[in-house]
Amino acid sequence: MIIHGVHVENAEKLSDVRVDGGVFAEFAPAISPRSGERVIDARGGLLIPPFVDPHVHLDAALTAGDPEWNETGTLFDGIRIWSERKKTLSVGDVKNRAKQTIMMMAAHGIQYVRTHIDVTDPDLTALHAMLELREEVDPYVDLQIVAFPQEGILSFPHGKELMREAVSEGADVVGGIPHFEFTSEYGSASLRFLMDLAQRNDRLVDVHCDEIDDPASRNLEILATLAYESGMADRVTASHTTAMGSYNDAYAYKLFRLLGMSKINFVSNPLVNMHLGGRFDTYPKRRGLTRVKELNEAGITVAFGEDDIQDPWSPLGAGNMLDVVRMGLYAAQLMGYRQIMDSYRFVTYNGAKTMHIAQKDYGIATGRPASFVILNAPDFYHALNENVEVLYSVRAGRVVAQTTPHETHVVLG
Ligand code: 17E
Ligand code: FE2
Repeated sequence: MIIHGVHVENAEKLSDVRVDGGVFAEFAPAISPRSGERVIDARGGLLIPPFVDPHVHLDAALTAGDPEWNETGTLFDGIRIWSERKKTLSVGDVKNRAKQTIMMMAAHGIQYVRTHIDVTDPDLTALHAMLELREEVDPYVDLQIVAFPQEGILSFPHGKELMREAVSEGADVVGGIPHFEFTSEYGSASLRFLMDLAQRNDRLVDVHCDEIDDPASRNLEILATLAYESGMADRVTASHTTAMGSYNDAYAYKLFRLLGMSKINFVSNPLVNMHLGGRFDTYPKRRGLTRVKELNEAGITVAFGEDDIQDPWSPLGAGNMLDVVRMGLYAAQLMGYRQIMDSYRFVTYNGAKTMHIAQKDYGIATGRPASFVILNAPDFYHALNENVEVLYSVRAGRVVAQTTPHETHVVLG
C-alpha cells in the first residue's frame, strides 16, 4: 500500500509512504506503485501517529441525564449521581454504551484507550463487561483497564478486597482516589496499598490524584516518592492533579524537583476539569487545572485525556481528541506557534508513553507498525483551526476508519 502525498508530522514537503507487511517500509518524495499495489490519495493531508486517549471513564459514558443531570456541576455531585446509576448496571448495558463510545472514538482516529472502571461495586459488573469488551475491540483499539475505586479504597466497604479481585480478574492498571478518602491518613495508606498491589502483580499505576481545588491536598508528593523509591518510576501516572493549580509557588518549586526525579507521567483532562473546577469559588474563580505548561517545559510527560463522554461529570463529549487539545491550549495558555504545532504530542506520543506502549510499536518510522492517522489539513495548526476530519485511521497497515470530507458552499457569497 502507498500513501500518496502527505505531510509527515508537520513537515513542509510532501512525501509518499509505502506500507508493506503491516509496517512502514519507505518514506520518499515519490514512490511508484508496484502492479496491483493499493494507492491511498491523502489529499496533501497531515500524517501523525494514531490518537491516544489515556484517560476516559467508559463505564459511565452516554448516561448523561440518567437518573438526573448534574445541575451543580461539581465533581462530588457527579460521583453521587453515578453512584445511583451504578445500582442499575448490567453487563449488557455497560458493554453497549462503552462499545458505542469506542466506535465514536475510533471514527476520530483514536487507537489507544486507557479507561478507568469503577470497582467500588460488590458485583464488579462494569469490570466484567469491560474485560469482555477489551477482547472484542482488540482489532481496532488497544484498551487498558484501570481498577478505579471511585468511592475510595479504605473508605468503601471491602475496598481492598475489591481492588485485589479486580487485579486478579485482569485489570491492567491499578487506580486510586486518595483526595476522596475520608482522611488524609486513609489517602496516604491507600497509595501505599495500591503501589504494593501493582508491584506484586506487575501492573501499571494511574491514580486520580488531588482532583480538588484544595491547596492542602498533597497526595501527589506521596505518590511521586513511592514511585521514586520503589523504582516504579514511569510505570506510574498521576491523573488530574488539579490541586497543583492552587499550590503556592514556593511549594510547587520544591515539588517539581521530586516530580522530575520520580519520572512519573501526568494526565490532564482540560475539557472536564475546566468544567468541574472552581465550582466552590465565587470570584476570582480558579481554572482548576494542573500546571500543564510548567510540567511540559520541565521535560515531564503530560498527556491530555477526555475523561468523560456524556455522563454525570460532563454532558458533552464526542470522542474527538482535537476538542481536547483545543481546550488544553486555551486553558494552559499555550499560544506560541510552535506550542500549537507541537500540541498533537499531548494526544499522541505523550499518551503512548503514559500507557507504556513500547517505542518500537508506536510512532512514524521505518520498521514500526504502520499505525497512523491522516488529517485533512497540511499541518496541525490548520487541523485545529479548521476542525478537520480524520480522512484515514490505519492500524498496522489496515484501514480502521475512513471519512469523506464534508463540503459547504456559501451560496450567497
Ligand atoms: N470520577 C472522578 O473521581 N473524577 C472524574 N473526573 C470523573 C469521575 C470523570
Ligand atoms: Fe477521571
